[in-house]
Amino acid sequence: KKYNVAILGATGVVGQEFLKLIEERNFPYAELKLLASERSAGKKIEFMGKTFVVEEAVPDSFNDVHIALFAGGSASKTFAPEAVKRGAVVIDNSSTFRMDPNVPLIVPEVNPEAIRNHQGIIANPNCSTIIMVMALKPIHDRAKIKRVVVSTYQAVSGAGKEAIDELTNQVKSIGANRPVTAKILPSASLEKHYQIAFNLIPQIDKFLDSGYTKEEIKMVDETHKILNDDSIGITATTVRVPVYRSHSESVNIELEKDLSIEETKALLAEFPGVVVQDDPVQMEYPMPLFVSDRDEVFVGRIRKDSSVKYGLNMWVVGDQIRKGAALNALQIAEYMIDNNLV
Ligand code: 11C
Repeated sequence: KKYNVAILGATGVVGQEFLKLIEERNFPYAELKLLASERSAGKKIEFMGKTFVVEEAVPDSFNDVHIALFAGGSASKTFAPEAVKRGAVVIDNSSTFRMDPNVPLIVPEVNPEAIRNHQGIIANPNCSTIIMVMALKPIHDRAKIKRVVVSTYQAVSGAGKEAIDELTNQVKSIGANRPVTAKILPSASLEKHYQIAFNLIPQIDKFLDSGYTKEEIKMVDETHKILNDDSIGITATTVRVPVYRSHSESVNIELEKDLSIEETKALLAEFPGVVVQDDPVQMEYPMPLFVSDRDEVFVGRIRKDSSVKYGLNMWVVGDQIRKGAALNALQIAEYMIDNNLV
């Protein structure tokens, strides 16, 4: 069986990755509709030997669509209910519906069973959350995690195409001794911007009154929902780094029970979608440059944290455009197809 698929936000970084993965995974589509805002409407995209013209998204764009893949952003709020009304299943990469109790928040390797409760919309978690929970899940199931302290090193592509261009242009300017301009990071919508080239910015998204950023709170709330366990203490510091692609995370965990390093490695290695890359003798550990364009989440630097009774440290790296966004969403769609849920 084949499905009519629409991609909302087809011209952005995640939208383009959807196309790449649909081809790579031989996703069973019948009709494919590429949708975007008015600004991108009319653009031509070559895909699998055909020319597609990007259409402006309107509510009726979702007539006869079985699966609607939403790349993210504010358009989701308007169009998700419209698509559902017209009978589509929406897999939404924006943060709009993630914490809605009627919307499953899914990482297929971690909590696929929750998909069955959907009412038309299924939310794709934030990229940093997806990458972290892939490494937490097998450990939590075996030794129950009490507390997580995570610091992220997030690539500029998480903030979209303009942020990628900004890093390139800044590096070029510095190389040519020209003045550096910053207009996008930490976030285009904010009033102040900082250079990312040869710098780090400890702010991703807006600040909340608590002093945390929204990105940091997403990692806390979404992890609780996906692991279906609010008892885990989680605290996050999220940082933008001058890397093009793939987010890295330093994850410190406190457990209820002892778990040896060997067992931790075995649990992670057996977990689908995780690769253990950890050999200090050979200087083997995950790095964003080499994890980019890979489907799996890579874990290394696994070691005991002896400052607490049962503690572990690990270094987790994942391509946040793939597993952190487009791939995870497509895996949700594939799971639904395989289980007759579409
Ligand atoms: C970043 N994690 O790297 C963000 C982008 O809630 O889907 C994704 C925001 C989200 O900037």
